[in-house]
Amino acid sequence: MKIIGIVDTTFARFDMGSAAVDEIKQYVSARIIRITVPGIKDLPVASKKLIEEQGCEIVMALGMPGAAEKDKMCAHEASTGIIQAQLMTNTHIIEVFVHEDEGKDEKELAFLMENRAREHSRNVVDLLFKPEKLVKQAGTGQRQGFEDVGSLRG
Ligand code: RDL
Ligand code: RDL
Repeated sequence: MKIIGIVDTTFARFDMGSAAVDEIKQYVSARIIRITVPGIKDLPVASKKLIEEQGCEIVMALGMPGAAEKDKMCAHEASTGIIQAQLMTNTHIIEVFVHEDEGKDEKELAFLMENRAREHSRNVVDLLFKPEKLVKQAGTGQRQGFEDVGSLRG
């Protein structure tokens, strides 16, 4: 059975990990290993450990960068680390970040955090089980969370 890793953070203000687990379970039977770390800068090594020590074939790294300038810097550093962990392990780590200032209020932020987690979960399922489904969506302007923007007309 394929193993999917889920890492999320205690810093985030919505339980994105649970949304991801719930979504994946609706589509496939895979073994899911979930861990939670304090914040986004802890996601790269946690993801790498899930791959190297627990045999995960793909990992989702979910987190919420705060709204302050230092948080955006932190998010950039975390992203760089996540990319490095992917290259070191030759394994996808799907980064699911929702910046705290992406939502206009708490309700919209919660909506976005849940929806982006769920939509990227479907990407994870497709990458692992049905990569040809993503090829069919090439160039279609997919977005995770809010509305898709669509292909260019012209
Ligand atoms: O390794 C412990 C912490 O440094 C780590 O958990 C950081 O990711 C925590 N953190 C910050 O220090 C920060 O300035 C976070 C943010 N901002 C942030 O915006 N989002 C986080 N963590 O998830
Ligand atoms: O690993 C999953 C995603 O994090 C990854 O696919 C990102 O490249 C998605 N993405 C963003 O998160 C973003 O803020 C993209 C953009 N912006 C962008 O401008 N163009 C993209 N992806 O192709």
